[in-house]
Amino acid sequence: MAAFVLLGTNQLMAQAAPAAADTAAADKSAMWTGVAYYVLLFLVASFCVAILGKILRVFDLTQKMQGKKGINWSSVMGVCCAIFLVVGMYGAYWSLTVQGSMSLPEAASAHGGAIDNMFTTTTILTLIVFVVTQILLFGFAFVYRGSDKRKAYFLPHNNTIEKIWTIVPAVVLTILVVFGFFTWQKVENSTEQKGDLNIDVTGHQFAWELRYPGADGKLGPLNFRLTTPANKLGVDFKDRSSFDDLSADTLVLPVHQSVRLNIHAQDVIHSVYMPHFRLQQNAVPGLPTFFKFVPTITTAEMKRKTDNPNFEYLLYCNKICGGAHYNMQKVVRVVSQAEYQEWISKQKPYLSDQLKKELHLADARPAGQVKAASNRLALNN
Ligand SMILES: [Cu+2]
Repeated sequence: MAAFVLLGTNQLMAQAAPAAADTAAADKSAMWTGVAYYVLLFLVASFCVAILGKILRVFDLTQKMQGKKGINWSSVMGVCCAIFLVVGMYGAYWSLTVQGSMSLPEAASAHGGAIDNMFTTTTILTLIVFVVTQILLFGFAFVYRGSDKRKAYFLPHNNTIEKIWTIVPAVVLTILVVFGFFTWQKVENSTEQKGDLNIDVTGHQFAWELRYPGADGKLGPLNFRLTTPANKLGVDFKDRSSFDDLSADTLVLPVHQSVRLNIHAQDVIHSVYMPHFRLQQNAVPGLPTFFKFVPTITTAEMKRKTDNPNFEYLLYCNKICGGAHYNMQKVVRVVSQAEYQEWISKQKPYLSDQLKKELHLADARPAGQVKAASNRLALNN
């Protein structure tokens, strides 16, 4: 099983490598060396355990032949359980403190607090259950380990105990689920409202494309059949709201502004993941999805808060979508309204010169303006 998993992972890595023949061959031999190494390591470990078992067995038998008691396996198992409890609890504590402190900084979106509350509540509740049940489980195995001095009490069935351990978890889980359901409903409500800033986020292997609305505040519609090298997203220019759309390289968001992401995918399923904003939404080919949120902390503020001058928010892909999935990310920058206005005024139109040629557009002004201009000409004549 281990060899199988390793083989799979290695092959996945090999896919991402450049296609040059010699590199591929070298990768392949490296992959097999890797697999052989782990298979061998596994066999050696199994062999050592088997030898140790045999030695103990021989020792046990010689003790018995000499009329001695032999190894008390019940005590060995009991002590192993006690050691496991102490080491395991320390491991859990270490993980919680050391790795727990590597978790994300303060939520940078209006809804983020609600998600964090839910996460903290669930963690505290499960932590209590975890500590109590582990102590009971391994503690009992140690304290009441097999002994000649006492006899185990036979308890075939007890309705009261059954009721307690069915009803208590059911009630706690129901509370958690209902609490989660309402939070989810609030967070996932992405109905469009006046004043929302709609931004197109399109995933493809292996990058995100961004499109901002122009002065009209509206994004032109998409149609995948219209996709060409110059019209990467398949924007439909029959609709006049498409003409002033802008393409951008960085996801710049004005702080305290309601942002509505229009999420698309062009090949396989990707997933828009912005952990600092506690936001994740799948990007599904043929099915536009949306996520509405309000960023509350600017990048500059977060740099101060995290004491990290290089801090940047990031947009990741959270669906394993192929060989270069790991590198599918974009910088997200939260700025003041004034900074946003300045930035957006510098963005290039989606309708590039190349695309204008392709669409045989002599004049790329919105249809209305072109018409007005020709009308004026007609009047002058
Ligand atoms: Cu992806």
